[in-house]
Amino acid sequence: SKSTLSYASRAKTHRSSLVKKLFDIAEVKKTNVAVSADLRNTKDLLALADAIGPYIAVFKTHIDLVSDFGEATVAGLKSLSVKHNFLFFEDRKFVDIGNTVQQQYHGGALRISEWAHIVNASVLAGEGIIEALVQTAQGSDFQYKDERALLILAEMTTKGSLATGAYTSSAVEIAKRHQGFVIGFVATRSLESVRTDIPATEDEDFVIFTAGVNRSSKGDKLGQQYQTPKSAIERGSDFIIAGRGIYASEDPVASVKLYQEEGWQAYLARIGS
Ligand code: 5IU
Repeated sequence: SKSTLSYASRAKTHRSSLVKKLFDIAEVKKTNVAVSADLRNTKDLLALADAIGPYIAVFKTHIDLVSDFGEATVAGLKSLSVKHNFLFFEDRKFVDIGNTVQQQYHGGALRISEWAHIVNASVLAGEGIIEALVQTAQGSDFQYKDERALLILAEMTTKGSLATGAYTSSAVEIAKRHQGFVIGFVATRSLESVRTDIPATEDEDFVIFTAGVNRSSKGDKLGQQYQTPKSAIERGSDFIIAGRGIYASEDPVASVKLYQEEGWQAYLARIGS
């Protein structure tokens, strides 16, 4: 795998212009933190993005949690992503039939394709869901070509997750067939095996995002399981996703800086510099 190479060197050879941008952001800002901003109104969401924007590479949303979602949400988020240089990842976890996910992605109440650089999908319904999303994102009337990407859910962090073994291997196989729009995975516990499945050929360089990252907690009462930023990066993760560990802490700015520092040091150690 390419996990021992720097973001800068991977940016040089990567086929996806969005991944190049993502790696550039990581290098320029010295951060591999993706904050999971699971907030419930536009004001709080924008305030968090503005406060921690300088320290993150990616701002991950569950936009359907935002009770007053509208034009002001989208406009506010877009201007903050320019101001602070980060990308949006809408954690929508598409899982339906192709015809439905195309409409959930493009248009609808949330207009996800208009603002989310990265989205994710489960392959529970089979490869067709990925083909459907590729078709929309590469359609001739799609305005954001080359600025949009998809992560496949290879694993989940929750206790008893069924996304393991053959399911995870199939997710990797499907991703290999759709490189370009598919840029990588959300993966967690057996990152090593996901990495092993991915040959380090010149044109294959998947990006791995890891949820369930928290510096001070082992989990929650609903089955969430955490590891530290250091452990995730050591195991091959490229971007660490942290939610409550940052936004629910007493001082989110102080907190995000700790995640940034720990994640970046672990990355430097991994690439041997
Ligand atoms: N998330 C997970 N685990 C997963 C996937 C996504 O926790 O396997 I895929 C999301 C859910 C939540 C965030 O939005 O990442 C984690 O939030 P906390 O850091 O607050 O647990």
